[in-house]
Amino acid sequence: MPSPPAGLALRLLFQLILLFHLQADSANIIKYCSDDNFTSSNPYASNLQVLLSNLTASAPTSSTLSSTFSVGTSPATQIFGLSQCRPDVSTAICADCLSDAAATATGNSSDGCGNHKSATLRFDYCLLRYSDRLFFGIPDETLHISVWNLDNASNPAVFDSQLHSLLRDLSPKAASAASRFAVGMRTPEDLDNIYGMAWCTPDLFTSDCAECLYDAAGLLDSRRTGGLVAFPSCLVRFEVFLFFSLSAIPPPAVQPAEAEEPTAQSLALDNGGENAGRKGKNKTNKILLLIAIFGAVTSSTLSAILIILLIRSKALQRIRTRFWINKVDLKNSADSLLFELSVLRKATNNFSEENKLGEGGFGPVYKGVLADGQQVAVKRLSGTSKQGLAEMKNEVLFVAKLQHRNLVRLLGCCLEENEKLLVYEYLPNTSLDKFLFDPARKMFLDWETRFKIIEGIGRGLLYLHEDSRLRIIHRDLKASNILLDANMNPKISDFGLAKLFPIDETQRNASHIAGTYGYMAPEYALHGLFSTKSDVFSFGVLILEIITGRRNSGFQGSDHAMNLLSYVWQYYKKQMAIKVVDRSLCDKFQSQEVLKCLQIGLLCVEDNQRLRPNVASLVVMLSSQSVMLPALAKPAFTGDASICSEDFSVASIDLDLTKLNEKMDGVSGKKDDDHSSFSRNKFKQRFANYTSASPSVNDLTITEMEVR
Ligand code: ACK
Repeated sequence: MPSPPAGLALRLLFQLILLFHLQADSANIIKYCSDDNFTSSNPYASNLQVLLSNLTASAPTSSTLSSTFSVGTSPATQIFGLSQCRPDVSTAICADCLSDAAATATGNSSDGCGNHKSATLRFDYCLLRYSDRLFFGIPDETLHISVWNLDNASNPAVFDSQLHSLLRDLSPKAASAASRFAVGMRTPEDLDNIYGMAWCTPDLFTSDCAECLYDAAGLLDSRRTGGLVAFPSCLVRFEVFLFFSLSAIPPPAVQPAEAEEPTAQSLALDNGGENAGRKGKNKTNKILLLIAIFGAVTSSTLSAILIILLIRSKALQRIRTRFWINKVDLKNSADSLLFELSVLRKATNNFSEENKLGEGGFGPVYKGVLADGQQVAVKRLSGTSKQGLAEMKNEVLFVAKLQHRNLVRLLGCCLEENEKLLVYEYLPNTSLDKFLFDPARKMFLDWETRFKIIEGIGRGLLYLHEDSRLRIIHRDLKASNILLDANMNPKISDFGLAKLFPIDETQRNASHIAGTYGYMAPEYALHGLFSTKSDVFSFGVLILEIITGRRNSGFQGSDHAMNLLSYVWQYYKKQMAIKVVDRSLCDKFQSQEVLKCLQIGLLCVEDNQRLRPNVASLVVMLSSQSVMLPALAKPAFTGDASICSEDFSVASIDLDLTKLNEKMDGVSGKKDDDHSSFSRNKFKQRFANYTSASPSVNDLTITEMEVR
């Protein structure tokens, strides 16, 4: 080991050599142009110029060397773009690379895309993408390029295992880094050092980035001494020489001296400068070989170079499982469902504020990463439960066995030192309301995604109501209880909490008023009666929210509509229902499908619960093209709805609060006692929430279950 000053000098020298490589080596490694063109007189052409100048100017000065922009407002002229530089290059190299990419993209050479509406150009040090379609956040593995060194590794078995151990370390690091980039090295005994890089585009969610990197790593030829696999969305590369700048590695914190297998990054910090100096100089021929291959590849006249269509085949899955840690299947043994408190403390950084995802009805939720890299969400339940460990274990086992792709999976629990913790799979895109009601993020919800979400919720609900071992009534279905996975698949959350935690007296009272204003069926809001049909009502409100992009609670609409249901109903009656569709969809949807969903949503919120379809019929209606939908009668809370009640002598509910109050004065105190869950004040309070613009409260989520 050289003394520190010598090591530093060697490292600086190597960075200089590397800088030279970085400037010299800026081959175009991937190019894709769409089929459709724009004409030079089209506003699209001028929008593209504005977009490119923004993209090339802003990425070099941003902290992650990346930027995203969109220009234009109408669907015909709108254009979306992304630029990104490799985080180990300088600002100047970044700026050069992006202006080359922009000039090449719009140029008419065989390397460029001319007047094509969409282009993806990946250079060695930067990436430029633009399209008339919104692609942010959508992982693109539709094409890839593989390049490899012709030399075979001298000890393929050891090399292969070291390489994949390195990439296994790098992928989660890159996926969770703001720059979506990680580099590192391995120093196998008697073999060349192995240097690796994992890099995703910045728009990808963590899990999409990790998945893209897994797929790319699975396609590498690990018998060779160097190679690269690039998709539009990510890239992995390895070499037996240092091909990235050491500046990409942050300074070491504490050396993990006793660690069994140091992480990729710590190894790079230990040995990077010295070994790089030893191995690097005689490897220039290899990089030239790669450049030569890139050159051969880029001269192709095909619109996409060396395209290998990536089919997500079983073979790929096999490769993935070979290279990556198998997830532990926790459901099979009761013991494995119990997590140690120390493990969860470590995973959540001792339940730190930074790890806090938010506050749910039962207490705070924290993000955690287990020792094997698995991401989890840990719900920390407030209050004390008298429930014993054995009972709790049984309950968790019971609920953990309820598995469906549209339900959030419970992985286990922990009951130690007065802590009550539930551990769930982590859903990277968090909840639907974070997208649906946010003007910027709702752009991620095109109609196909919204429809997929509606269908998925329907299937999850069907499982709860009819297909699982328990009949489960959720009672608090709402946008914030729908979590989204990396592919925007919906998962219903909080469906088993009541079963897991039989509540004490105070909470039992709370359970009777559980639910969220705006999603509650009238018979539940008025009489505390819940059934599968009250869940159907909440599903209907959700469907209408998904289509319109508006909240029911806190609704602020035009035309004197008092809530979302009356707003949609007014337009529906005038046969103008299409007007309520979320304007951010920019008319990019199939009207028939949207109208069908609107009608289904309105059916679900029928005032009379007998007229609401059950979930099984709803799932059929949603998936079928030709099914005849029943005619609509009277949605609840639309002003012209009448609520028939034997218990309350209220013939019709007018949503004017003064009248409501008057009517409530006619309700006898005895009725309140009979319906212990609903006091008169609560009744008034609830209707106040339907009519006033108060925001939704993230109330307790209580689920009722009965064994079939
Ligand atoms: O809407 P959010 O971002 O998503 O904020 C809430 C918060 O915790 C309190 O419920 C988030 N959350 C709950 N469960 C999970 C999970 N399994 N994965 C990711 N985020 C979750 C929820």
